[in-house]
Amino acid sequence: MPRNPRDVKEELIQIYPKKLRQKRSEQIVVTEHREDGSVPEIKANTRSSPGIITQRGCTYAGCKGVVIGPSRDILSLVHGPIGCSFYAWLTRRNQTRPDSLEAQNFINYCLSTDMQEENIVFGGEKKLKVAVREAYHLFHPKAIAIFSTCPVGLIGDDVHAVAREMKAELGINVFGFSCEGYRGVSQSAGHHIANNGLFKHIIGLNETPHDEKFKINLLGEYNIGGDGFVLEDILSRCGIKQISTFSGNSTYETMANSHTADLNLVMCHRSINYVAEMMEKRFGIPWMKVNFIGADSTAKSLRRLGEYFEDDELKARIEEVIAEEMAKVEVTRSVVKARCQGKTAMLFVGGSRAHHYQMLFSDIGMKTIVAGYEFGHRDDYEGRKVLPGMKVDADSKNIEEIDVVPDPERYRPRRTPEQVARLEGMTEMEFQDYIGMMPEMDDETLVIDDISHHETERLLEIYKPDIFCAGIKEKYAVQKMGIPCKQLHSYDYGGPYAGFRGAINFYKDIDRMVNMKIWSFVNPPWQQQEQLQTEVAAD
Ligand code: CFM
Repeated sequence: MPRNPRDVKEELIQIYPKKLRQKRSEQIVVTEHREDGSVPEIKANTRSSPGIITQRGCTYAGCKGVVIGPSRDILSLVHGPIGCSFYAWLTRRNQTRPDSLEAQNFINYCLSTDMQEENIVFGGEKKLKVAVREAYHLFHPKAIAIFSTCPVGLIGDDVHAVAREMKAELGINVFGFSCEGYRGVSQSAGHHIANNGLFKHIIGLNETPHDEKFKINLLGEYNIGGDGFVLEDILSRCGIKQISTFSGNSTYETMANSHTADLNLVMCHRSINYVAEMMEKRFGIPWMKVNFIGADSTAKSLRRLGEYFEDDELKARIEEVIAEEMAKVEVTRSVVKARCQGKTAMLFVGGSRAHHYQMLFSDIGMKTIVAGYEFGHRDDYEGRKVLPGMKVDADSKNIEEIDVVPDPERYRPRRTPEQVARLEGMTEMEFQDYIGMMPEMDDETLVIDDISHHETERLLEIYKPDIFCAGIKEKYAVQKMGIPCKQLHSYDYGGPYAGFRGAINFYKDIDRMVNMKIWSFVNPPWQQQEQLQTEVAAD
């Protein structure tokens, strides 16, 4: 019998002390679609409570690891102790493909100032300058990005002043990020800080013109497991010029040149919506939310692109690509769907995938029974329409909001007001909008923000889903309970999962996992213990 989600919610939080129980009860909601089109309010993007095990990462992770790191020829230099610098290296599966063997690619390097106690006491700026010079002489990059870890903010090193000095001395672009781990409540703050840096120090610096008819940027696509490669292939077959990607498989120059595009497509709203907004204000480039996760979603997103450019030849080419790819998708989908139909999934990832991957599961007849983000904001759950009513708390105020005005020479609206009105009249063609996770979920489904490990274990015991999707920190704890865990951050060793080809890969991988007999043989030690105790008691 399916349990009433309200009872499950009570059961998850009953162990907590009163204050925490109250807080968690606002962060766990049961979905419903109300008559006025709204969904219930969820508390999100607030501090994790001490004592609970959260899935979240830090602000430095969001800035360096997520947004800037995937770009291959910006030299990333971590100012901090060597432990933080472990994450300066490829801990995320963002792939890149330099044009030649000689082309600059620093993704495999890990550069750190390796702060010691002495630097904490007397300051680390001198050491940072030495490190920037050394990095420059070793690699001759076009740009060096400096990332601050927690101690840097605590001792007050001014990375921005150092960056300015080094920029003048070396004649290359050097910029710093105040992305200390504690700067925000999660990695989400790091995304915002990185977006601000991209906008202030890179975007708009390269004026190379392009004569192609359909020019776009793809924002919030980080080429995990090669997703970005699949999308580049689809877009180029449709005849669309991708000026830049933020930031999977990207270079400094492509991002500097991104203001020459005529449309920004936003894949991951959470991590990059700030750049999309700022580019619209300064350069007049509209942005549109897309989703290339799931075969049907990919087709829908491509068609919207055709509508935006209002070009019949483009639309015809898009239809050809969709038809060709869908034929292949259907072959696998029908087989896998027959084997997976009716099975259940839970998704707890980041600030975007816990929504997008629900489409891939529904493609093969699987149902998402509980989902949540690690660090999404209310708009990622409820849709951007709630933004005007959202309170800005002290933690968010901590992060700079750049005041953007139209560029006196380069602001150029890409569509006339009439065109925008016509497009917005079409279904699902809104600009500057994201509908969020909850409106696309069934009623009476549990949505949980910043899930704790205790809640994870209880949910698994209560619902026994066929698959649980999360990250490496959760994976083996979940699997010891006899439930397969798919990593939706790194894709385990698999992928790509984006676009049509990616969907086929995903269907096959999920089929293998949920239909594998081995899970029914897992008998964890504590269950054996219980069994033993019962047997002893019976004697
Ligand atoms: Fe965006 Fe991402 Fe995600 Fe994200 Fe991330 Fe990631 Fe993620 Mo891991 S940018 S919010 S900070 S889609 S690294 S590629 S998988 S938590 S859901």
